[in-house]
Amino acid sequence: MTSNVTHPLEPLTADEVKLAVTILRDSGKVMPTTRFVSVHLKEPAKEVVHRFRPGAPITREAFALLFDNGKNACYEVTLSLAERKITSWKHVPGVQPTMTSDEQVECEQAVLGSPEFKAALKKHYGIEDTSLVMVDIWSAGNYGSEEDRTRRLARPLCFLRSDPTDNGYAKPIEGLRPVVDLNEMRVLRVEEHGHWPLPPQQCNYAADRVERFRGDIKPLEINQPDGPSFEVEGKRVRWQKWSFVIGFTAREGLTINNLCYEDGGKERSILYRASLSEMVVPYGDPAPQQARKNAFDAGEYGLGMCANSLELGCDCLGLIKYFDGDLVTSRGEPLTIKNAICMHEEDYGILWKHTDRRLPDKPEVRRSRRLVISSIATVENYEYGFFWYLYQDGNIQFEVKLTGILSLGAVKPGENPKYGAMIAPQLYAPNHQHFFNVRLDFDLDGTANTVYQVDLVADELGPNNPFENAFAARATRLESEKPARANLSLETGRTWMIVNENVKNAVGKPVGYRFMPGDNSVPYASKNAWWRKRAGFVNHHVWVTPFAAGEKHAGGDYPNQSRGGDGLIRWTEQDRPIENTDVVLWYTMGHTHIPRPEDYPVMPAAYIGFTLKPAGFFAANPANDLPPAPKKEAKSCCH
Ligand SMILES: [Cu+2]
Repeated sequence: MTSNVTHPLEPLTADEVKLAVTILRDSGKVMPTTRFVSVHLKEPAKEVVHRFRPGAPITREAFALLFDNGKNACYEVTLSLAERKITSWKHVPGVQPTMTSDEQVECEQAVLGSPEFKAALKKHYGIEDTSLVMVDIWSAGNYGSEEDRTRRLARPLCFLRSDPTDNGYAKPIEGLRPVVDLNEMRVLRVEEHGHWPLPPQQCNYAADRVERFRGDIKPLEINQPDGPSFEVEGKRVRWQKWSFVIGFTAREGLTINNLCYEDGGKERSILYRASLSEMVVPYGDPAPQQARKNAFDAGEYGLGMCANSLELGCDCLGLIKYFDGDLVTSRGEPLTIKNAICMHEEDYGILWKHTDRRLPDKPEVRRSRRLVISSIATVENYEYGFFWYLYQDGNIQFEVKLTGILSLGAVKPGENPKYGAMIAPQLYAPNHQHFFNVRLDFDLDGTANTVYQVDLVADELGPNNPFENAFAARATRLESEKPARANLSLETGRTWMIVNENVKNAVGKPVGYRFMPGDNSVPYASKNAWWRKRAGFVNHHVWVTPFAAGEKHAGGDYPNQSRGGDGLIRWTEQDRPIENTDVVLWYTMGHTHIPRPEDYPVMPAAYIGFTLKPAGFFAANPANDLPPAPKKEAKSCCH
């Protein structure tokens, strides 16, 4: 089979996924009990991608993650699609890969069909009809027990709808926690933590259930009469001076590859690969029915697997280009998430402006346009929107939009929860945090890059600082992994510079990009909390490692039920050199969520992210060549 992709980093097409499954099945090594956790592109070596020129033949390889429920065994398999053969088959003992979407559905059915669960429901709530009960899978974690080590587990949360389209999260079945063996797909036991009456009120957000809409919104239309300013070939995109390749995996969801900016006729590389590497959402309530809630949304649930099809649920304005996500069901059937990725242009206000006082009739102003590439994952109750923004001045921004439904719990009448906030009568939302780790594989004008930590420091008082006003940036060259681990510092306005010391800019300095963090948090759980052992990447905000193809996930390859200690905390113990080499910067950002009644029944989006700004990468403002917007007769509404 010859691939019809146009770039070696394009994700596997639906046909390629199918071929990989066929090769695996034909090998005779796939059992009826085997699940296909994921099948995705085995990325070629960087040198191969660097050497690639458009039109040259592309050799495609695939990576498959398999899990045999019968043997509780995980396999990593690589395949040559051109030669139609398996090139390596490795058993990885003692690990649990990501739970598949199929397991979410099957787990719900297993709980609803369980006599023990039915009996507990009847005993506590007098419910006999389970048709309105919702069962969200929730990962089981690892708390050191034999069972956590030896079984594939889930520890679902259950809720009750009042009718088939009701928001069931309003009525948590607080005291009952089924524990499910996902290999046997059966309820091992139902843990009973006590009895909490169901909160009394319904609360809905669906359009057909909201009683009255506000009536004062006039239409706002975005018109692009000549079409969008981007060009697309396969998954390759060119937008003004930017170019990149869109990637998509079951675990990470959207990735941005080979991101370049054309400068003076030259294609200059900035990022080789940018991805959301892992997430964790720890809850801060020690109550036994709440304490084990912590979701690694990438490694345990799969952000690509949980990606929305934006065919129906997209609210972007203007001309939109969609990209499908080609995945596989756990039984090896092709699974195409139609319109998993959305791309469009947005007007973003003023990019720059100046009016020369002496030339008052010649104000110069340019509007900012940004390219938005986004994907949204629904992980049971919560939504995460992942948005990459490219700007005309060379800025790159990443933003996560957190929305969806809070994870809620029931309280008894009159109870006032210490570790959360009351949201509605007898309904509360526990305090929690959302940590995101983003992996940024820089290739600034080549692979040999160096990272500096930059702190702003006031000069000491004395004869050299007679006006007591002096301050300067102090740049610390990061030589190896251990000293590169760092947290943000408000006192020193800490940023990071990624530079290529081998390429000098117009003023003789190394070309560079500045990493500008945004909002952030530190974890409040102890370092000994089980979830934190598994999420070592929350120990620091910034980490720098030398590029290693196998290091993609900040919490390690298998965070699900792991005993911890893997990923960034383990790799960086090697203290490998990171100077003038291929470097990866990892950024952990935390959003601390003290819930509000206004987050209910559905939560207005909260935002967290960071920006990369060229800092000496270009000789001057690269957006100086923007043409003024065509003059239009000003429309004024307020006479
Ligand atoms: Cu939250």
